[in-house]
Amino acid sequence: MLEKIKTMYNPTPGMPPEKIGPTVGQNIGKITLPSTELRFYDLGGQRDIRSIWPKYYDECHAVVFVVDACDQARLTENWEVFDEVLNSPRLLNLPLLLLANKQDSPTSLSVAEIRESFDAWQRSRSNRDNDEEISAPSQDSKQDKGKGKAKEVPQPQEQTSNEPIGQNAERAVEEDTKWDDGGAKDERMASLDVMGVSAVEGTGVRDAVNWLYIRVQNARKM
Ligand SMILES: Nc1nc2c(ncn2[C@@H]2O[C@H](COP(=O)(O)OP(=O)(O)OP(=O)(O)O)[C@@H](O)[C@H]2O)c(=O)[nH]1
Ligand SMILES: [Mg+2]
Repeated sequence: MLEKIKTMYNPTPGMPPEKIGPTVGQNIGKITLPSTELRFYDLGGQRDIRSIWPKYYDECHAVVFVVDACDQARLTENWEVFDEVLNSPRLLNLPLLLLANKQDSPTSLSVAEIRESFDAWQRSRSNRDNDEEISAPSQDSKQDKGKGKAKEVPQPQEQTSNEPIGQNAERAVEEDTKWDDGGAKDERMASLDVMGVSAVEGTGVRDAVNWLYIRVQNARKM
């Protein structure tokens, strides 16, 4: 993807797709747009390499998460990783764009299907968490009750931040701890942008770069 961006925006083209191997560490790229320079840090997605991602969190101004929309077998793993990124406190206020790559392929999922896949994954995790809590309340959750402390584990996403407080006071206290961080996450989900691209053919790439350009500019003004 980054090599395609370089090819489309820079006088010197990026590497052609057939020459690109898996990214080990980082691949850097820079493009110049009116009154802005965008610097890209393409970080390898392999399991062992993901541990370097957080080292970049303090420095970046936006996050682009590229998913292989053809690789349905790895979507669950993909969503687990994406969810961590989505909920990283240091990234919480940054523009976040999800790109469904390989739209040129007949087997790729569309943007709508990718969105639905993530929603479905969230729903199933949410149901699983609820089931676990009902069948075996952990010592932690008992201790947390009433302390008003935000939990560090991901919380079910179905709560909306403006849901009225329930009649049951005990439940309300428990739920309150979830809303502390759940509200920000819900807002993030509601505003999550997903775009389809093809790093090989270049479709959607300009839209994605424009999105970044506008979002980074707007964030600067704030
Ligand atoms: N059809 C199609 N294949 C693509 C596209 N983008 C990448 N590929 C292929 O997918 C494979 C992986 O591509 P990479 O660009 O190395 O993927 P990556 O996400 O950067 O992988 P890491 O560097 O390991 O994180 C290669 O065989 C690419 O040729 C695309 O838009 N369409
Ligand atoms: Mg790569």
